[in-house]
Amino acid sequence: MASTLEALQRWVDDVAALTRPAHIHWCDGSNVEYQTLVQQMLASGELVELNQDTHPGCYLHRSHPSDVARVEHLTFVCSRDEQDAGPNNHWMAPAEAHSKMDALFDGCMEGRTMYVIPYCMGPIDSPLARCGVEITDSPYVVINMRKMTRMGALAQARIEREGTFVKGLHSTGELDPERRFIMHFPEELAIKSYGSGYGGNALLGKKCHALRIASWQANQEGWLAEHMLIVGIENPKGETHYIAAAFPSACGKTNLAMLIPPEGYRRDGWKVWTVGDDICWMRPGDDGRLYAINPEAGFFGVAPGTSNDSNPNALSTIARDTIFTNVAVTADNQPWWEGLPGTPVTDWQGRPYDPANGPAAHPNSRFTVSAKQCPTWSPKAEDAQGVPISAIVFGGRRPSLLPLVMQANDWTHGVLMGAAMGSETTAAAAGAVGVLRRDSMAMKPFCGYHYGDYFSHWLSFDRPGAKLPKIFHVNWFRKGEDGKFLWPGFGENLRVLEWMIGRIDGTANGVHSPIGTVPAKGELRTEGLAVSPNALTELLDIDLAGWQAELTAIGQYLESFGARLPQRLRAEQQRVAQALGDAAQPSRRAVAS
Ligand code: SAT
Ligand code: MN
Repeated sequence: MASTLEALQRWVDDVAALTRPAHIHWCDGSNVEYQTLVQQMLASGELVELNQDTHPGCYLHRSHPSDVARVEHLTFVCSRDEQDAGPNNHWMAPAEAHSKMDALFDGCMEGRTMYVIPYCMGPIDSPLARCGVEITDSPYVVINMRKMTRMGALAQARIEREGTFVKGLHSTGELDPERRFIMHFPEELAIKSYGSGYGGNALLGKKCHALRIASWQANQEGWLAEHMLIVGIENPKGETHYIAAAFPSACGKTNLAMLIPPEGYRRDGWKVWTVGDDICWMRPGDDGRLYAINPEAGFFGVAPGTSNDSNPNALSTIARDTIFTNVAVTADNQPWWEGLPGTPVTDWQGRPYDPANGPAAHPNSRFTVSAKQCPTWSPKAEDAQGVPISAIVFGGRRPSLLPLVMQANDWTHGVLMGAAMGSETTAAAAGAVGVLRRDSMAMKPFCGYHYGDYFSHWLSFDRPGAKLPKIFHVNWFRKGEDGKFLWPGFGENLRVLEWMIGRIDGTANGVHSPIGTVPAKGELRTEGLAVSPNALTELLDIDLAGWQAELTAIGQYLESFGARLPQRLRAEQQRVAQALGDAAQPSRRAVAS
């Protein structure tokens, strides 16, 4: 017997009886175990050694070319009641989904090793942390889970103490896109994933557990599981504000979480602390504030575009002990992607590089690395109680209309801003890139239940005694008429965060508008910033007619959630639409009053 917890042992026995592996390995999370797996994978070709002089402990994995991103159309929430999954999820009846999946899992591990991975999402001693066990036949999953979670003996001990855990069953299967499904059973705290070895489809602690299952639990238990980075901004007085920010996949969460202050700010003593780059679990503390932990222990970051200019912290984080997936390689065997100096000789599929075949690194190529290697890793990231959140930021890729920054009037307005979020699609999910879609709170692919109920849950945090974070919306991706970005982004984003902190501390006045408060002229610090005054004006400009059309579109989007849409949110959308109408036609307001 490998576990003293009967429920765990029985489940592992049942899975083994179904999948019929040749061996069962209970992962202890040790370095010896990690190194042994790496050696086995080097021998089998699943890993390729990179230049050990420039990149010690770094390896490359090439996934199957048809298995390079999350597959939202094959991802299901199998709640007992179809209504609970909502129009934002694909749904299948649990019994049907189980029998479909069990038929795929039947005998699928024959001749192979089945790995049992106990893991903890969050600091191992944190009351906010939750545990799970992933069973997989993929050693790639094991070595990634070791970097991304607190995995092994300590997690197993906590599971055996607590008696509850999320059950995740995964097999790489035949990698046949026709036989690929990612199923969630929220009422059973269970996940079954078959036919993909890629990131969010296979590392079940990440999106499947820490967002889809956790968001369901959070709704029932009064907390929030969000697709947000967490960053600490320390001002020259030594005060640190923690900010949680939601952006869709591949929109710069890792870069914002590791931001390097512009030169002048650095001189003045500003510092940035990384707490998390993808997922945030928050719950109200005794003082009414929201406290957040990062449930992850590592980064699964997008490689292309990561460079010394854009994110030197990430670059130094991944200089050693990193697993690269689907990047290109240089002549001297260093990992390479678009945005780095040097030249690729081998592309992400292992072919000689030929520009006719497209980019050398896959646009969704990734690095997996322990967060402890990040130079700005916050000591508070390991704090069992989490960090208090001062601001929540929503944002997406919007080439037009959305200003650089705006602040919500209050919590309800902020929830509307989050619900209305839209973004151009990216390579992080299979499908067309660059199409505008609504992605409320950046949770469209990850909210494990009905979006209408989710909006109600968000609104419910506004209650007596609550000291809620201020809510903002940002857009780093606005383009000018020439099609170029108006805002330089990256480190310069600190200027926007400084304005937010000024609003929180009461030192920035801002200008009120129907869509929220924007910086007053001169309030954004611009010394050393290479942005023309015209571009700045355009970035903060509010196009009333454009916004009226946007509010109509937001109203239609909200209606799509039917009877479960909270009335308070609909009323808030109508209030903003009315305010825009009044501002566009001041005479009408005069007549009415
Ligand atoms: O594939 S993951 O979901 O882990 C990465 C992402 O799309 O955010
Ligand atoms: Mn993500």
